[in-house]
Amino acid sequence: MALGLLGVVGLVLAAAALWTVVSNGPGAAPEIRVDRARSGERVGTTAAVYLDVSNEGGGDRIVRVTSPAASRALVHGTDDAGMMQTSEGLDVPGGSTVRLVPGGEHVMLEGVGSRLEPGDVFPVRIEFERHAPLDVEVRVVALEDLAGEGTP
Ligand SMILES: [Cu+2]
Repeated sequence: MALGLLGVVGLVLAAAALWTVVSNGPGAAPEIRVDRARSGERVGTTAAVYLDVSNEGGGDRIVRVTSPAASRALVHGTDDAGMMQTSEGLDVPGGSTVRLVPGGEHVMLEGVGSRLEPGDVFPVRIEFERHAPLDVEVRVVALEDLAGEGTP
């Protein structure tokens, strides 16, 4: 059976369309990247971490964050009244970038032992429901420089 050029082009397009569905669908493996990991200076014994989490694969979820710089790390949201709320985790849908920014979701570090001066770098491990854990370098930024970011 000869397909002819149009038939071959059609098959290639169909395969590409199927691949797009499969690579972003719920069954596809998550492909996660973390960028722009940054933290404010320590306030009391806490510090907030902000980052961009991009997922070009199937849907996933952040289930746990740990850091040797802190005794505990929690995912926090911010409600309409500006109060922080602890979340069970954070969804990272397929084909999306989730941005943790001042005034929105963030990772709250508690029991931070060292001062965290602007320019300091410390590691954070992010654990996902499906994706392998990612170790991320977090850069400390002066609080006044973070304040200008606001919610996009
Ligand atoms: Cu918080």
